[in-house]
Parts: sequence; C-alpha cells; structure tokens
Amino acid sequence: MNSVLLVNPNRMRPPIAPLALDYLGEALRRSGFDVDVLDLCLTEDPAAVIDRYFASGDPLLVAVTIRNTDDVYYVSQDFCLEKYREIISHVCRVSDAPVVLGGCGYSIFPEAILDYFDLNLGVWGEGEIALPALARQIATHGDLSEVPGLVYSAKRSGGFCRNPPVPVDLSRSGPLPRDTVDNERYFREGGQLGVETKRGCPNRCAYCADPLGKAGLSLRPPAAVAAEIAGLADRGIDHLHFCDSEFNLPAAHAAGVCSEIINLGQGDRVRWYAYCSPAPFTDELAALCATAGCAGLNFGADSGSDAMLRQLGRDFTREDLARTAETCRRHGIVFMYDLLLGGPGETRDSLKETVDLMKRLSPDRVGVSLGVRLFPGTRLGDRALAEGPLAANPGVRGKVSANSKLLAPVFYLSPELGWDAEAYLAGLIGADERFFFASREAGEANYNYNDNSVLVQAIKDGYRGAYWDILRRLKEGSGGS
Ligand code: B12
Repeated sequence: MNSVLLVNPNRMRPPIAPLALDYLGEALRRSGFDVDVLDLCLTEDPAAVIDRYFASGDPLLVAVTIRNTDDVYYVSQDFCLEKYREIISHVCRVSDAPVVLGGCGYSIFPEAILDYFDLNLGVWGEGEIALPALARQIATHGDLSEVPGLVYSAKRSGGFCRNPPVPVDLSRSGPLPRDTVDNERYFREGGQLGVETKRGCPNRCAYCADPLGKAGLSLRPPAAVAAEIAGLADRGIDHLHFCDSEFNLPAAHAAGVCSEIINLGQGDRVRWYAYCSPAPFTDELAALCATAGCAGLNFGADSGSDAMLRQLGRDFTREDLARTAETCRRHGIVFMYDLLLGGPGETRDSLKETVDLMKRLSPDRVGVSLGVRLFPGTRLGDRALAEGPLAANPGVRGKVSANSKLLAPVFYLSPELGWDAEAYLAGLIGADERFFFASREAGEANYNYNDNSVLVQAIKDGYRGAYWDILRRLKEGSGGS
C-alpha cells in the first residue's frame, strides 16, 4: 500500500516511450515510494493487463500520463481522450484507489479533462515535486492545498481549485537512470528514444500549446545530458530525439550539450535529432551539432511568407530560412522544414510564396500541415473563442459544436483559401517528393506518426531515427540508420 501505479494509456504506433514516467518513477522512488508501471502501449489487451494487476495490486494512487489529447493533425483528427476514457473507466471499476492525471496534453486543458473523465485530481505542469507530494498527502490524509500544481474539486464552489506550481530546477539534475519503462523495447519497436536537454520554451508563438504546460525555462547541466546519452548508448540505444521544444533556444546551452557529448566521446556512437528554431542557427552551432552526432534537424519554419510569420508570432524571416538552409548544407546536416499553413490571413498567394520558397531552398524534407489546431490559452485559440460560436466562424473546422473548451480536435483554416484549399496546395506541391503532404481527398499518403504502418514496418526491418528521416530514407532507398 506504499506503491504508486504509473499508467501510460498512449497506444499510438510506432510507440514513443513515455519519458515522463522515467522522471516520475525516479522522483517517487527517491521519496520512498514503490513504483508499479502499467504500460498499455506495450500490450495487446489493456483490460486484461489492468485486471491482472489489480487482482493482487493495491496502490495508494494511480497516476495516468496524458501526453496526447489528440494527434493535432487536421487530416485524421484522432481524439485520443475517447480511448483513454475506456481505460480509465476500467481502472475505476476494478479499484478504489484515487486516480490523478498529468502530462503535457493534460496540462493544456486541466479542468476540462477532469470533467471529461469525471475525475477530481490532476497536476498542471511538472510532476517530479507534485506527484510524490500528492502521494504523501494521500498516505497521511493530509492537506491537498499543499500539493504544487494540483487541480482538485473545490467543495464550496463545485468547480476546481488549482494550486500554484513549484518549478522543478533541472540545473542540478544528474543523468536519469532511465529504468522505469522498458526503453530497450521502445527502441526496438519505436526506432528512437527521447532525451530532454531542457524544459520550457521562451517563445510565445500564436498557436503553440507547448508553453501552456511548462512553467518556465529550466536547463539541464550539459554534462548530465551527455552522461545520460552515454548510458543509453551503452545499452545499445543509439538513436535519440531531443525532447526540447526548441533545441537551439538558448543557443549557448545547445552548444554546451554538443561540446559535452563530444568531450565524452559519444559523437561517433550516437545519432540524434532535434526540433530547432530557424534562428539563431550559426555556423559554430552547426559545426558542433555535426561533430556531436546530429543526424538531422527539424526546423519549425511554419511559413515562407514574412506576413504570415508575423501573424503566427514568429521572430524570424524568409531570409533567416535561406541562411539556415545554407548553414545546414555547408555542414552536411540533413534537415526538414515543418510548415504550418492556413492560419489567419493565409491566402492562395502566401501559400504559393511559401511553396516556391521551399522548392528554392530545397530542404531534405518539407513537412506540411494545413489547418492550425486551436488551443485555449494561445492567441489563436482565444481569438477564435472571442469571435463567438465556433460553428458560426467561417475559419473554424473540425469539432465546432459542444466544444467551447476546444478539447476535441478543432482547427483554423483561413476562409480566404476557398473551399478547395487542399487541392490548391496539392497542385502547388505537385509530384515533389521532398514534401510530406497528406490531404483528406488524396488517400493513402500518411505522414502522421499516429498509427503509421509504413514506419512500424520500416523499424521492424531495422530502420532507426526520427520518423521524417526514416520516411526520407525509405523513399531514397538509402538504408536503415
Ligand atoms: C519531442 C516530442 C515529440 C517526438 C518524441 C521523440 C521521443 N522519442 O520521445 C516525436 C517527434 C516523435 C513526437 C511525435 C508526436 N507528437 Co510530440 N512532442 C514532443 C515534445 C516537444 C516533447 C515531449 C516530451 O517528451 N517531453 C518531456 C517530458 C518529460 O515531459 P512531459 O511528458 O510533459 O512530462 C512532464 C509533465 O507533463 C508531468 N507529467 C507527465 N505525465 C504526468 C502524469 C502525472 C500523474 C503527473 C502528476 C505529472 C505528469 O511530469 C513530467 C516531468 O515533469 C512535446 C511538446 C512539449 N514541449 O512538451 C510534443 C507533443 C507532446 N507532441 C504532440 C503531438 C500531437 C505528437 C504526435 C501525435 C504528432 C503526430 N500527429 O504525429 C506524435 C505522437 C507520437 C506518439 N507515439 O505518442 C503534442 C500533443 C498535444 C496534444 N494536445 O495532444 C505536443 C504537446 C506538441 C504540441 N504542442 O502540440 N513528439
């Protein structure tokens, strides 16, 4: 009865290891709790696994990580919470233990998700301090107002209270042992493993939900990151994806991480990928990345139109995109530009400007998302809500009725693009294989990492790395890693 049960309900394929549970497991053990794990991603029959556990297990608390509420993909609009509801209801049927929710998906909609599951405990933001604190209060029938970031039922108002969070200071954290979840299996079946070098993002892009779930910017010591990477490589886990919102913000920290990887002799042992901001990306950083084992960078370019970049709250320009493309090429870094098209103000002309620029700059791959997911607490989401009923808003698509908290997938697609926006964009892209673009009309192409059978098969066949890069190598016939 001194154990906390950690549950991962995310069953997307290829499987991505729930890095959060490695952090939370470690924090709980350090606080004196035993840790059990039900990783429902790695099982055929979640209900049977839950039943088997609770036949003898009697945890103090069940902690469920909600990394994804949906797949944030206009073409599929897969609402994951519906599937998690079955899992959580099943747990509640077979156990009286309190259930607490948390995670980067959860933290975008803390109260709305508790309502949706009819639960009354959640943690907004980071869990390393909050989860052991909650377990302690539950064990001692203590005071919930002491638990940082806790969201819980307010007896008086009938709504929810949210306690202020206490930010986790990563600046003194050592390498994580990475032993709470089966990372070897995730590597075999998912082709890569995640590592955080920092937490939080200093940017406030108009659409982005990343800052909604993290209190501030916290940097890990570069030497600890390098030591964690070396430990994973010793276990044969040598293809990694950094789990930072933007690896190169701040650039000096990214340079520090690369230098420590090099100093520890890991640059030739591991291949890693990262999300990056298109600026700043200097020659010095590119050179360090290349020597430190960088296999590819995914830049959040968003648009090739300066007017649209301003609309989206980005702080770089088309010229920066050109400069960064040049820098990558000079240093032999494989790179992708990810586009987010269809935001407010997007026109057929700005789409053309963007596609033309991409064709000219010629990144190794161009990820194309048409339709911008609206999240509450972002400038775009709040603006759509302020404009009145979603169903009456010509720019809002997806779940437009009974969705005032924007919990179910709902997107902005500029009405100025006309009814055939997808076909128009498909026409601009043509047969150019550098572009990852799936439209709802044109069937089989799937660049979503949610239930992607092409990727699952490629990983079985030995491919490793970031999914966009595996898809690139499959097309180019250039091998597994
Ligand atoms: C890196 C990343 C990826 C990489 C992962 C690489 C890897 N090997 O790990 C790749 C590119 C593969 C990827 C893919 C996808 N991703 Co992604 N990804 C991220 C990113 C940047 C970091 C996630 C991460 O690991 N963070 C580090 C961990 C430690 O943080 P954490 O999970 O938040 O956990 C902390 C707290 O939340 C809390 N916590 C977590 N769980 C719990 C539970 C309890 C009970 C408590 C108390 C606390 C708690 O404590 C933890 C430690 O403090 C996030 C955005 C972000 N900055 O968070 C998006 C993000 C999670 N991804 C997202 C999406 C949509 C996807 C895809 C579905 C995209 C797609 N359609 O293909 C896929 C899904 C893949 C899958 N199988 O799950 C969305 C989810 C949004 C939503 N509303 O659901 C995010 C939030 C980005 C966004 N803003 O839209 N992703």
